[in-house]
Amino acid sequence: IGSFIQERPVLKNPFLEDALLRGYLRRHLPHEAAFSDLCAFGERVANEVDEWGRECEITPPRLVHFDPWGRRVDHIVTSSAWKRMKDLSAQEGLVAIGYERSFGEWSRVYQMSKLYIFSPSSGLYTCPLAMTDGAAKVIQSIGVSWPVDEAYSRLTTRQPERFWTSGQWMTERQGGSDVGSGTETVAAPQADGSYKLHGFKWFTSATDADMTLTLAREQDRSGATTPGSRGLSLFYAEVSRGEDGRLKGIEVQRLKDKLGTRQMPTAELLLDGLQAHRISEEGRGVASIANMLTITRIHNSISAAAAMRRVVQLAGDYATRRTAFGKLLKDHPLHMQTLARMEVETRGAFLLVMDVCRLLGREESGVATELDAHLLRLLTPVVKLYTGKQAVAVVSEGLESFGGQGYIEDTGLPGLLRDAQVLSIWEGTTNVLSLDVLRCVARSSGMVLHAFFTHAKSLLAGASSVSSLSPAVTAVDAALSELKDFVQVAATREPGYLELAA
Ligand code: MFK
Ligand code: FAD
Repeated sequence: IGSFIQERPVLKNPFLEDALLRGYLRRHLPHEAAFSDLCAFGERVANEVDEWGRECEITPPRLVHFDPWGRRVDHIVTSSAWKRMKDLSAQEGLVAIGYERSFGEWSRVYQMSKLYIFSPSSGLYTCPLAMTDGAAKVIQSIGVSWPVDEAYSRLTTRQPERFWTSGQWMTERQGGSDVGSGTETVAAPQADGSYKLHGFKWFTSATDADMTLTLAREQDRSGATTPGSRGLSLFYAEVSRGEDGRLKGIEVQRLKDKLGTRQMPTAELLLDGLQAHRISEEGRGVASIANMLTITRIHNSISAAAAMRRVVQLAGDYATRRTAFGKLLKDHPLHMQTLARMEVETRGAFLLVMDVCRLLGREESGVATELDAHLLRLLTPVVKLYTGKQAVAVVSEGLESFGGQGYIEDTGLPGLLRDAQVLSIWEGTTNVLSLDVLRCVARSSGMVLHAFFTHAKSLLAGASSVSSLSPAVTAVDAALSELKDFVQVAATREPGYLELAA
């Protein structure tokens, strides 16, 4: 068979390898402490954590319904690497950083930079972290008091033995996008002020979580509920086991057999009297969980940009090791053009998502202007829907740049593509997020669009010497002058006018 063995692509420190990330941080967050932490973490990711991520992929979770003596246990068995990811996440402050706010308005940028270098090696542990961050955000926004104060401190701790992750149980069989109509789960009030939940959650990810936020319809004394979105409230529940070893109030129906995200358990859950506490006002469930959606959609966008960056880094490295037609791939202009196109997509995605993280940090630090707030609302669905699609295209192209090896399972490359495919589906599909854009345009009487074009104008002004941008400047000026009339008209109309106009 000959003696030739192809050198493999090597994962190097993803922080040191990423000139754009370092340049962005040097400009906005020039703190030695942040740089040295990111550098050390990047080293750990390349030399230690990436192996764990691989172990999560090849040792997927499994469900043990019964113990050897026939007792129902519903035990989700996960790999030791998956458990190590939980401890690492606490130690590295992957959620905590966003709440400690050591770097003020730049804390979210710092946190997301860490997640960005972690994500493709994390064995999808970024999924529970996204939901954990989202749950902490919801609790913070409604007030950190009983019954969720202990949970908040556990979600945001750096101590591995105290750290909790959260689920986000929204989707039911009838409605994942349309949870308002599709949610059948009911909440029966108890004498002590708590509730018992009865229903069936069709998709619940990282189901080994310690707690969850979920939606249900509160029953009145006669057992009746209010239909639609206005009947939904937000509930907090802990996932625990009784002395008999059984999950309290939950049965795990089965684990999903998925295209990707196989490292992580995604289960169907029967809620059979799960004890819960209502944490939103009655009927304000969707509006209250919207804070969680904002956070998880930003995490999703970070994962998308990170997947692109990882495949571009590996493809670039491989191009220095693989020879075809007498020269290295890096010396073939056509191959390099392909990599350059992937690089441009990746840079665009990175800058857009980091800008949204910047806005989130400003809002949370109380320094956001009205324009910032409008931009954050508008750009969150936009960046999620756009990067979700981009990731599939770029990662697919990236696989091709390894030739046949890109299709070979134990290179670890196919998993990147499988995991990218979900990014446009969960946390709101592309069309549902497009409608969310229209929703926020309508609710703000067009002000979010005005903010967007004002922001675009200021960005373009900073690059006024670039002559190829002058058509964009003209277009933005035209949009702003049209919007002026539009916003004035919309402000005088009934709510819903813009939805009809759109
Ligand atoms: C690796 C990293 C990845 C992350 C991990 C992912 C793990 C997987 C987890 C999941 O997939 S969890 C399930 C995620 N599910 C979704 O994202 C649901 C998608 N569907 C939507 O987003 C629908 O648009 C929505 C359910 C919100 C529609 O519900 P409604 O009730 O028909 O909406 P409506 O009546 O327009 O709005 C109700 C309220 O919510 C309004 O507030 P007000 O009553 O105060 O006016 C809206 O303004 C507010 N709202 C809705 N969307 C919002 C929002 N507020 C802020 N931001 C939003 N995006
Ligand atoms: P549907 O809502 O039935 O959508 C089907 C199609 O119709 C989509 O293309 C959608 O874009 C389109 N569509 C729907 N409404 C409109 C409209 N008004 N206009 C135009 N097009 C429309 N959910 C959770 O709650 N928690 C979890 O932890 C979780 N984990 C998941 C893990 C995985 C691996 C996957 C794949 C899903 C997970 N989900 C989870 C579910 C996920 O959030 C939903 O699948 C998603 O929101 C879509 O809902 P649906 O499946 O009901 O699709």
